[in-house]
Amino acid sequence: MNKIRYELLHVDKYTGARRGRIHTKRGIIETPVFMPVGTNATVKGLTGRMIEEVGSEIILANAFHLFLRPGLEVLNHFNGIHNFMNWKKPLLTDSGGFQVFSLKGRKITEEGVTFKSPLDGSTIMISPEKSMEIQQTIGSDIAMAFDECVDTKITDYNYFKESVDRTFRWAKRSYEAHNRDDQALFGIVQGGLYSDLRQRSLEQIISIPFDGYALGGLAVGEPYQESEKVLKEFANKLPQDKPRYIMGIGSPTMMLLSVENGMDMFDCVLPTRMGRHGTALTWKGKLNLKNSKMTFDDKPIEEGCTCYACQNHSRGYIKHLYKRDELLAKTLISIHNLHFNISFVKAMRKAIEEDRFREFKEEFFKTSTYPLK
Ligand code: PRF
Ligand code: ZN
Repeated sequence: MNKIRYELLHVDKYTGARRGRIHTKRGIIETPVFMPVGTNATVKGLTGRMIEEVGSEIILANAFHLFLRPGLEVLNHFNGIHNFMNWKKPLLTDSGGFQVFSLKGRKITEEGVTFKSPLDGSTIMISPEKSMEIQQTIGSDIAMAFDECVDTKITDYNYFKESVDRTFRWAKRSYEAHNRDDQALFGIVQGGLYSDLRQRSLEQIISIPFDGYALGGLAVGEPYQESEKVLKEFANKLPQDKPRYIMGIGSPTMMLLSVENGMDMFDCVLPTRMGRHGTALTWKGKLNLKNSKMTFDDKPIEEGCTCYACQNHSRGYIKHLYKRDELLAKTLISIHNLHFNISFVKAMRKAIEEDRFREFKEEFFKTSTYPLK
């Protein structure tokens, strides 16, 4: 029984924003927290030391990708992902649901999802039981239930309803199949943008005593106002005494919206993906480092930033590296962007502690070019 424990430290006086702490056997996670994505047991372009130095308290990996490669035999041989990649802090795995559903040709049945292996074309099935086996072999500190995140092209109410009920049955099977008592398991609420189906899914999922709860099926292309509606109505209906995770968000705008409504955890490829595409995230807004204006710019990406990239290199140098397609450009910008996202959640924590989350949010939009919606 060495799972996680959530400690609620403070709720902002004027919003639903929560300041908390997740205790795990691999260390404490202060919340709200941003989790860098390390799909293939690597945060792209960063060494473990770099991942730590940007301030990461927990990272995310994907059961689906790791199951395909390197596969369970290798993960077993190395005694789990922490040992394999030499990462000693907490790690969360996504169940594979979301990743499988974006494959073309995948088929959903009551048993699970079948798809053609992108490696050799053979037919593979991931079921709730299989997902638990994979995540338990990976040995993540937090595993996710196997859910269905409905394709954004589907708008049919009846399909969503069936999918919500199937996600409930899969959640129960995930819970039953899960037996690692040093690994926490979170449930995932679905229901798309239908208020009654969200409510239905929420009641179903919280009826199972998971160690934490996630909102899935958001940030899949819907307008801001739609995600806002779901968050406003449902975030605070998730249990008070467990961590609350919104999957796949990480822009400042969406983190502010999520935290304001009482969410604690997020993950997103945005900082690293943007880094690889030559765009930096700063407190003032996005900065395109490929721009010819950078050529003679001897300032760091962001003045006052304490990250390795800003402490050591100029925009002009990074622009040069990027234009020459040098690996280091992507590493440096990714370092800065992760440092930015993590500084951002740290600033939110402080604002919550001081009951000025709303002022923090207003000030941020006044002094930056990030979209309000
Ligand atoms: N389910 C799972 N993983 C996810 C999502 C989901 O709905 C999303 C949606 N934003 C991102 N990652 N299992
Ligand atoms: Zn920096």
